[in-house]
Amino acid sequence: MSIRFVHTADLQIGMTATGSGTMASALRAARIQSLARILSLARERNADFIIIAGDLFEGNDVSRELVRRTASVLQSSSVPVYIIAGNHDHAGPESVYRSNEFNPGSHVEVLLEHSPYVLESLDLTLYPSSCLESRSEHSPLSCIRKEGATGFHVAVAHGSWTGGPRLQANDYPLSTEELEGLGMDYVALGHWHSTFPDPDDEPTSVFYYSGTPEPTGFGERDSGNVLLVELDQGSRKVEKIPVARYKFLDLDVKVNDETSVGYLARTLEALESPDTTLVRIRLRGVASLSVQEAIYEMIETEESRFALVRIDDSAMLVSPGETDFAQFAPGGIASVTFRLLEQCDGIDPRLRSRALDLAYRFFKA
Ligand SMILES: [Mn+2]
Repeated sequence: MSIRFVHTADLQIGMTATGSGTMASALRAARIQSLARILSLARERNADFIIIAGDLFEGNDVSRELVRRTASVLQSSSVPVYIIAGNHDHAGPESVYRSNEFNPGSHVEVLLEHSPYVLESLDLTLYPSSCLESRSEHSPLSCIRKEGATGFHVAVAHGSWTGGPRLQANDYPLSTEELEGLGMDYVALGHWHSTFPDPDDEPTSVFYYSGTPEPTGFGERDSGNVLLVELDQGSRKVEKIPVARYKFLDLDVKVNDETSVGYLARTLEALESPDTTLVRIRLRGVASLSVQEAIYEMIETEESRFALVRIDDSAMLVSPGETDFAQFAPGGIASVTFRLLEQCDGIDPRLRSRALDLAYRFFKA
């Protein structure tokens, strides 16, 4: 006998996405739409059930209307769903899961108690560890004890793996030793927004973060996936399936001369699905004033094809080149101003760069 399930987490329905400007409302809608998409995927792939490993909601205070809508999406599922509370939607007295508006139907179980949940028809025991508050220094795995030697055993927890980059001590830490010591067939984790480890690179891991199915912002290494897990007697197969609607992409561009403009233009041109791609262009290096201007003009013409374009030029400095000077009369006020700013010692290079940029715009206008 084998079992198959979809593992997801961190949908964070109700996230405001206010940092994404004009895209905010589309990004908000995409989060609840991703839930509907996951339910369909589970049906198509003949999953026995779905696990949501915490943070289905952005918080316990999300609007009651949104709670009702989310519950009605879950109601439509033809596949059973098992949910634990994460740190955002924790299981405290004010938990969104205890509200009157959350009525997803009897095929959806929110496992707020720290006690094993047996699914006899699948010969499976789930070990849920819902977060009881938003922060804790205790491991979410400490409440889990395997019961019985036969059948399938799957733990579901929400926290931060301690083998990763430095983290806060009160972020529900969980270690490899604990994870491996549980004796589970699989540990479904939530909290990290990127899939980890990648099942293609590490097919034998006993624990995985599914990551969020819909990216929440720039800088996420591998978000936008769900995991399809298949357990057979003694074997485990984990497949990563991309499900995101939107993509957040970082483009790092070193600027030096006119060729940088062409390079960036070609890079933007080559991107697939620009209407659902949010791009952050990070410029670095030293550019002449005219190259900087050409870059901004080029981005401006490309911008409308994309869902969003954001420019981060905090690591780029401008310094006038010969072509910049050639635009102005030699010895005229513009040239003199540039040269004075250039020769000014003991000034922060960023400040000088900003002053040159302002002076250039002023004299060009
Ligand atoms: Mn979380």
